[in-house]
Amino acid sequence: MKIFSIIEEKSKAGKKQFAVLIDPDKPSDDELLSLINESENSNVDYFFVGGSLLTNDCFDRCISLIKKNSSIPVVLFPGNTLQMSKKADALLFLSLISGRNAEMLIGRHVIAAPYLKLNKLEVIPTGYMLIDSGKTTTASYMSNSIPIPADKTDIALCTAMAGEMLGLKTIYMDAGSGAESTISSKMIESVKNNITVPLIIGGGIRTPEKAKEIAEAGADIVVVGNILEKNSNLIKRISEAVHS
Ligand code: 1GP
Repeated sequence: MKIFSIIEEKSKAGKKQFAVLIDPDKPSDDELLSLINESENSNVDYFFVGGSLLTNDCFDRCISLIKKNSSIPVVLFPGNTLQMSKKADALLFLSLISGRNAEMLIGRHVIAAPYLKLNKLEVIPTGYMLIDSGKTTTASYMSNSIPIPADKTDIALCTAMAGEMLGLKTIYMDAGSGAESTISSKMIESVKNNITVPLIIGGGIRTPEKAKEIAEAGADIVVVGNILEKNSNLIKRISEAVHS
């Protein structure tokens, strides 16, 4: 079954999903294996793999290690066109609709398209929206784009609506990895009430309580990365909070 069909089916049924974000740069092989084992035992729905900037050559090895040790689907969350692999199950084809940088809206996609077609990777067209979190994140700096102000719910809402009208299949609102504050429940609720495609939320989620709050506000998929790198024991608690 295609990954997007699973996401869509679960979202329509109101089943909350939990994605563990792995930045291939960060964990050692041992840390990665413990993250994988913990995820396998914690009902994790997806691994998202990618980062805004990779400084090591670990991308391929990271995906191979996950595929060898886990049956959880691997969904690429690419920061750039170097982060593509046919070993993955699907790829979030991110168009940065919160920004006005043409390269991130369509330019990189033109470069990636032939590779994706040749390798028959499942592509999930995703409206990617950066939301301001109080400090410049790697994602907003590297994408050369201004995030949507945290209190401008109307801008977020209209951007997400336009993304859906353009045919994008999911909306991913992200405060950025390691964000000081998460996206507000008010903004999540407002967007969720006005779109029909699955809503993915991430950035700065560090506790089971916060993950639950984000899911209750309307996230169909809650994404957590940073905090799990050194605290893989949190995976089970956050997973239970999201799925409850
Ligand atoms: C960032 O949404 C993800 O792109 C996850 O953020 O690493 O802060 O959990 P964290």
